Amino acid sequence: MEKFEHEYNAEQIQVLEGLEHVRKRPGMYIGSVSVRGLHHCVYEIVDNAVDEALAGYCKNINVTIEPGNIICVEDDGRGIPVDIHKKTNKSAAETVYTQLNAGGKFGGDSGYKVSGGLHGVGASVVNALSTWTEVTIQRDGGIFQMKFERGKTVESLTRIGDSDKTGTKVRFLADDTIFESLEYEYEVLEKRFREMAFLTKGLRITIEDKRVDPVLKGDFCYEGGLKSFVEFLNKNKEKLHKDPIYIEKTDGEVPVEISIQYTSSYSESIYTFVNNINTIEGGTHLEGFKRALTKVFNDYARSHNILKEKDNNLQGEDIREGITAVVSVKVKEPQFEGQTKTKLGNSEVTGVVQSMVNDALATFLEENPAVAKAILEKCISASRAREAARKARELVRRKSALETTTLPGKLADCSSKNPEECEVYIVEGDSAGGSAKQGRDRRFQAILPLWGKMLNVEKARADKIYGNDKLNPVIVAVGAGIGNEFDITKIRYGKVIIMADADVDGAHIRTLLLTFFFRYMRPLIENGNVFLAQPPLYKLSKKGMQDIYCYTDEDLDKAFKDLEEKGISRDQLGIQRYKGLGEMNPEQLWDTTMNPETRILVKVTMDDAIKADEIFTLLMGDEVEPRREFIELNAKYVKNLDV
Ligand code: TTJ
Repeated sequence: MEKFEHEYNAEQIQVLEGLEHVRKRPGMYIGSVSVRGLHHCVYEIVDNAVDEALAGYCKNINVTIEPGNIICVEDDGRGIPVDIHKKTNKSAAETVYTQLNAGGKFGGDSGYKVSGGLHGVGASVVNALSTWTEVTIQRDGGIFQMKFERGKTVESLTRIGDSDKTGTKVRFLADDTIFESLEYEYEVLEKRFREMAFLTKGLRITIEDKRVDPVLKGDFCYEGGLKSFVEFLNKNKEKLHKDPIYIEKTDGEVPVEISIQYTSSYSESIYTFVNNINTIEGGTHLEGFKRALTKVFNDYARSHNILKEKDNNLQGEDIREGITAVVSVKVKEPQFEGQTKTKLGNSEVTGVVQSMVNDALATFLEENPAVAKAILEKCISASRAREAARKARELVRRKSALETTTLPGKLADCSSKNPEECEVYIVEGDSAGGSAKQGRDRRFQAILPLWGKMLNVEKARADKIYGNDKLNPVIVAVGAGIGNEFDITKIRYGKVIIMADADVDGAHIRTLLLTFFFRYMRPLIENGNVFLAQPPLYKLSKKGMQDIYCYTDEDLDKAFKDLEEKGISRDQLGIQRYKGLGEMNPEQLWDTTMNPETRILVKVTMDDAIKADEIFTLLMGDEVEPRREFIELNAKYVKNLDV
C-alpha cells in the first residue's frame, strides 16, 4: 500500500510542534488539568468574544454546556476574518485557532486583550486540548466552517452557506485523555460570567446548562457596570448610603472604572481587575486607590473640623472598614508580578488611579455631606476600636509575658513541637473533647475543646476578639496572632481541624470558626492549613461482621447494596445514626475521624473570596431573612463548606 508522506512546510511543522508541546505540558498553558484548568478553557474562548465586545462590535455572548460536556460559545461580533493571509497562506481564523499565542486582534492597535487569568494563552491551546473543535463564522455574506481534532486541522475553512448576519460560534469537546474530568461546574462558570458582565458594561452574557432538566440558565447584562457589581456584593449588607459612588474616566490610555459603597460591616472588601483579570494580589491600581481614600477622607475630616488639630490622622484600615469597592483598569501592556502573577506592576497606574479618585471622591463628599458624615463617623469609631484593640493586645501580651506564655488550660497539647507534623482538633463540646483526648495520637495530635456559643466576629470589632474567652484559646493555641499581626510562620500546627457535629449546631460552630479564620487569620486558609473533620453519619453492625461506617447518605445506600449482594439484608443489620460526636467512644472516634489512615478531611480553600465573603456576610451578618433562605437552600453546602 503506497504511503503518502504529507509535505509539511516550516510553518506547519512549527504549528504541530507547538500543539504537541501544549498537549505534553498542558499545566504550563492552563494552570492545571483539574476542573480549574477545564474552566480556564471556557474562559479563554469567551475572552476572545469579550475582546470583540471591548472593541465595540459584540453585544451578546451565549455560552451553552451541551449534554456530554460539549461547550458551545457564540458571539455576534464581526466574525473572525476569513480572507487568506499572503504571508501565512492561511486565514486569520485558522491562525487564531492553530497558532500558539496568536490571540488578540490582528494588525494595528492590540487593544486590551482580556484573559482568563492566565493572560491570554489563546484559543489555539483550547483547540490542542480538545478532542474536537468546530468553528463557524458568519461574515461577508457567507457562513464558513473549519474543524480540528486535538488541534490538527481536519477540515480547512470552507464556505458552507449564505448569511446576512455576522458572528463567531465555537463548539469543542475537551480531551478526556488530558483532563481529570470533563464535568463542568455550572455555578463556577455562572459566577465568572456574571463577573465578566459587571466588568464589561452593557455586554449581555448568557449561560445555559443543557445537561440537566430543567435547564439551568444565567442571563447577565449590567448597564450600570461596576455600580451594579457593588450593589450585587452588598445586597445582604446594611448600606451607609443608597447610591454607590461611581467613577469612570480614561486618563491617557488607561480607562479606569471604580465603584464604592460603604456598609455597616467591619470588614473591607476591595476587588481589583486589570483587563478583566481578577488581580487578587492587588498591585499599583490598588495602591493608588488606597492612597487617595486615606488622603481625601483625612483632608475632609480636618477641613470640616471632624478631626481636631490634636487628633491623629485616620489610618487606612480605619477608613476602609466597611468599604465595598471594585477597581477595574485597562492597560495595554500589563506587567504582572506576585506568586500567582495576579499583582499589577505598572508603576504609572498608581498615579493615574490616585489622582482620579482624589478628584472624584473629594467632589462626591463635598456634594453629599450627609454621606460624608456617616462614613466618617464610622471611620472615627473604627480608629477608636483599633486603639482599644491595641491596648487589649498590649494587655494580653503583658499578661501572658508576666505569666510566661501559658497555653489555654483546655488545650491538651501534643508532644511533638514540629508544626509540619502537628495538628490541633478544635472540638465542639466537652464530651467529644474528652473522647478525642483519649482516642488521639498524643505524639502529633492536640485537642482544644470549645464549649458554648462562639462570638460572632462578623458583628464584632478586633478589640472584642482579643478579650473573648472562646476565641482567645484558639488564638493562643494557633500561636500566630490575628489581623494585620498574623504571622503564618509562627503557627504551632500544620493542620487546624474543626471537628463539630453534622447537625445545625455543628454547622453553626463550623461557620463561626471559619468566619473568624476568614476575617482574622486569612493566610491560614490561603495557605491550606484549615480542615473540616468529617465524622461518620451511620454505623452498620452485625454479629460476626466488622462495623461499617458511612459518612454520607450515598455511602449508606452503597453499603446496603454491597451487603445485599453478600446476602445480608437491611433488617439483619444494626443501624446507628450518629447525632453527635459524643456518641462515639474514643476508639471509634479515632478509627472513623482522627486516624490519618482512615479519616476524611475537607480542606477549606480560598477559591473565591467573593463567594466566601458573601457567604459569611449572609450567614453571620445582620440581615436575618437572607440567612434563613440561604441555610434552607444550602444546608448541604454549609455542611461541606469548601470555600
Ligand atoms: C469566542 O466566543 C464566541 C465564539 O468564538 C470565539 C471567538 O473567537 N470569537 C471571536 C473572535 N469574535 N471575534 C473574534 C475576532 C474578530 C476579529 C475582527 C479578529 C480576530 C482575530 C478575532
